[in-house]
Amino acid sequence: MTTPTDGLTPLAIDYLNLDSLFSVEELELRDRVRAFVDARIRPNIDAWYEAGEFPRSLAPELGKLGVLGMHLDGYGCPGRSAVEYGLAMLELEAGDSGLRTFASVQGSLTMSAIHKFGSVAQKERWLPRMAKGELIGCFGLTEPDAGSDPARMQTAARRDGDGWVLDGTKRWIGLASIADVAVIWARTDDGIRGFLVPTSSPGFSASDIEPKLGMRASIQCDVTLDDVRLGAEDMLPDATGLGAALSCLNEARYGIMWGALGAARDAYQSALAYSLQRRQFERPIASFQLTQQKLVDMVLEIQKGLLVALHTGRQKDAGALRPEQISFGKLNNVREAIAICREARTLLGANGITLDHTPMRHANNLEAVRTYEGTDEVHTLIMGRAITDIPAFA
Ligand code: TGC
Repeated sequence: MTTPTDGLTPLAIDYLNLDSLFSVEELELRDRVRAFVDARIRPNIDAWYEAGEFPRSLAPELGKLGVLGMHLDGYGCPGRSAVEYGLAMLELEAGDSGLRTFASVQGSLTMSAIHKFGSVAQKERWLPRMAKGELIGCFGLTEPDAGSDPARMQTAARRDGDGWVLDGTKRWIGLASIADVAVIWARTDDGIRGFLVPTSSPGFSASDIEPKLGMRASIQCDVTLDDVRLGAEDMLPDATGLGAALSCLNEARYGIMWGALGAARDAYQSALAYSLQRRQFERPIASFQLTQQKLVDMVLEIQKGLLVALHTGRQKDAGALRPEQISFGKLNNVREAIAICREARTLLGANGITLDHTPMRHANNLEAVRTYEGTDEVHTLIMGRAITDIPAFA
């Protein structure tokens, strides 16, 4: 598969010259991740997607690229800015949402939880090897009957001498069947707490959820915890209450607002390149007004979405970002990205139904992306509460 920018004009690639808003270091990082995606993901993604496979061997390659836990400091983590982290997520998701999901689950959810709430010993044990992709982590919050409302989780941890015993089930847990460690959120007599569960622990099991119609080059699992025994040292000492878990979601939601634009950009560029060479009625279909309107609408939303993501990232780097503001970008950018990918597919006609073209794969992936880390409805109501001061969740 060729890079979709081949032969496109500068305005077709970056209409408002938004590149001028990034530093040289940011653009270098972006180009390095883009080159990795071109070399390693584009030639293989169709086969992985069709096989429903995420190759574990990609993990150390992503570690070497420096995109695992990339916005965390110390403990072998790259310590890059929020904007650099966002740009990397955008480029990974231009390859496939499954690839970005791997980086999000590993870095934004699991490593973030350990980094924010773990003891020094826990950080030293897990983070350096997770940053290298040698060890894989997963984040167990969602349950079969507790999705948008995680406060209703049933998984419980009870005291057993100095240690703990965990029982419960989790669902839609990314990477669990290939993970070495799981961050498990459970209710205790002291409220919701987080635990680090080595997946080799007796009583821990994970099975892949399949078949899936989207996010196929990615792993999501059912997890069962059946009398899993942990030591006192396996609790995350500083994670008290559901807010701790939700604060990790902020990191992933932030990355998604950038990532979705990568899928949208790739779909748009594929459709543009196709419509310039595809001839009907003795003309390239790009010469038809209806085609140009579709392409222009895509450019408008991609560029606006990028401005939202960049402003949000600069706020995050300044330490001035509120969780409700992340909802703006997650809701808007994923919603627009799906619309762009679906519209791009229409320009590809019947050929767009095949895996030879990217837009429909991206659109199918984004169905999962719009659902996890807070559905459209949840983010709408978070914003609704922020502007009315009235919660409307129930
Ligand atoms: P409430 O129960 O009232 O609040 C609990 C505490 O949490 C605080 N809080 C936050 N803190 C930091 N960041 C946020 N975004 C926060 N949102 C809430 C809140 O202040 C409170 O703190 P405290 O000290 O007062 O106890 O909950 P709420 O009314 O604030 O929120 C309700 C709602 C619906 C917004 C929240 O429950 C929510 O965001 N629900 C959606 C959950 C969600 O996104 N689930 C998807 C999880 S994705 C996943 O598990 C893995 S997907 C990736 C993969 O593994 O593949």
